[in-house]
Amino acid sequence: MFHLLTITLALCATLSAGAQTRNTPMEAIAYLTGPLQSDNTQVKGNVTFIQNDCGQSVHVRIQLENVMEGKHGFHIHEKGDLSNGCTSLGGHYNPDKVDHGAPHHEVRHVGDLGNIEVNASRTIDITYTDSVISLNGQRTIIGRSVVLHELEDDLGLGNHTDSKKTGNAGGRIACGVIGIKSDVDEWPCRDNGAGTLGQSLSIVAFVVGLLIARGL
Ligand SMILES: [Cu+2]
Ligand SMILES: [Zn+2]
Repeated sequence: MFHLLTITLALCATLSAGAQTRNTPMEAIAYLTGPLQSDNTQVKGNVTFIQNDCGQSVHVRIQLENVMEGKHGFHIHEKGDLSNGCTSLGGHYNPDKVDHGAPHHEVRHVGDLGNIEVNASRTIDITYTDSVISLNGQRTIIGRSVVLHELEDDLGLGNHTDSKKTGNAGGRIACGVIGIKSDVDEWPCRDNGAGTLGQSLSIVAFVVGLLIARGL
């Protein structure tokens, strides 16, 4: 019985320690700029990503200025290579090799974040949440990029041949590489679920302990 108590206490300690390491949200940022537009202005601003815990949704805050009024495709692209401006950032981030879609579609690229709609003020400051992108694990978007397009993303529903690939959203009017913003030395669960593995092992240890205690 004493063994059982010891093991239970150890289990509680392990679980609470696991929870404590995740108090600091993971935060990333992309500073966006683009080529000069027809009116001599440049789109610029920040896109900030906040994820409060491993495996949770990501809050995306988009703050931009000088964007032409209307809807614009908005995606995570696969590369972080700005050596040739926005054009060297590759295609939509699509590790599953599936068709392009809308953020709420079951079939979509990981990078498909739909459209943003900008009014006559030509500035935007919106926040929304996406449950497919992640700041940690093997599919982290850190080191990849954000691209804002000239045209509306048809969300894979158009007749154009590019509809199922890119949403036919036209040229790239602004882009930036996603980097770390959090002031933390180590991000939890960067190795995808190490915390969960630790918890699973604790539970296994607990069950084994229980069986041994019963046998004694
Ligand atoms: Cu794009
Ligand atoms: Zn896409």
